[in-house]
Amino acid sequence: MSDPACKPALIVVDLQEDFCPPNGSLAVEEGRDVASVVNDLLSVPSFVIRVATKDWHPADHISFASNHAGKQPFVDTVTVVNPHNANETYETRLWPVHCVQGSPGAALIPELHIDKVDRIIEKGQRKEVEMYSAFYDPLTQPRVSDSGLSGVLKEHGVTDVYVVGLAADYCVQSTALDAVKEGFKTYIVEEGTRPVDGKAWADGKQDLQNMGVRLVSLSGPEVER
Ligand code: VGL
Ligand code: ZN
Repeated sequence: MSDPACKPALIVVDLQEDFCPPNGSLAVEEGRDVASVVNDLLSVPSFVIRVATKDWHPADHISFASNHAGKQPFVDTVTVVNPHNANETYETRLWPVHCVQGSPGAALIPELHIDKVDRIIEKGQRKEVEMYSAFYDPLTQPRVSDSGLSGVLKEHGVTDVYVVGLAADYCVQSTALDAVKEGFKTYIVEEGTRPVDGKAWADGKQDLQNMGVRLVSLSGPEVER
């Protein structure tokens, strides 16, 4: 970060009650524990912008298993269809009800130093589609939902994006992959995130790095796993 041309941004993904023990409906193991690392990063003066995202679903969101008769959270999937184009579809995992707009579970955890955050992005608001990424949903023909984050980062001249938060294997990963796609040099800080599924996260790290995401650790340089 000592290169004067480097303009890094920090994106803190979904550090919300529903993703944290003890009471979150979709609690990620040790999820709350990332707050101290995230807060340390929020204090790093080099960041030109610090963004926090909230998963922010309507009660009838497609990703809630309870909105599909006979479907089980964590186990079953459902087909998402582009509301503008029935030919574009994808399968998505179903979850317990979580981060319903305005509910206590959707609140950012109180440990997070929100006063250091410049902008909050609410994502997953369209009931018809899943949106793990802070940038946009996976549908492209045409795009259904775009948060405008890429434009915000580009307005600030951002070159590098550091991603932390929850969950590593879903929203953090999707955000990082879209940051690569948008042309940013992209990092995930490992101590600042935790996965839903530890084995899948460990197994997927090499693929993620092959796709251009740099997995970094606070204790050293890039880690090769
Ligand atoms: C997330 C599952 C469902 C996340 C959001 O923030 O990683 N995971 N919705
Ligand atoms: Zn969600």
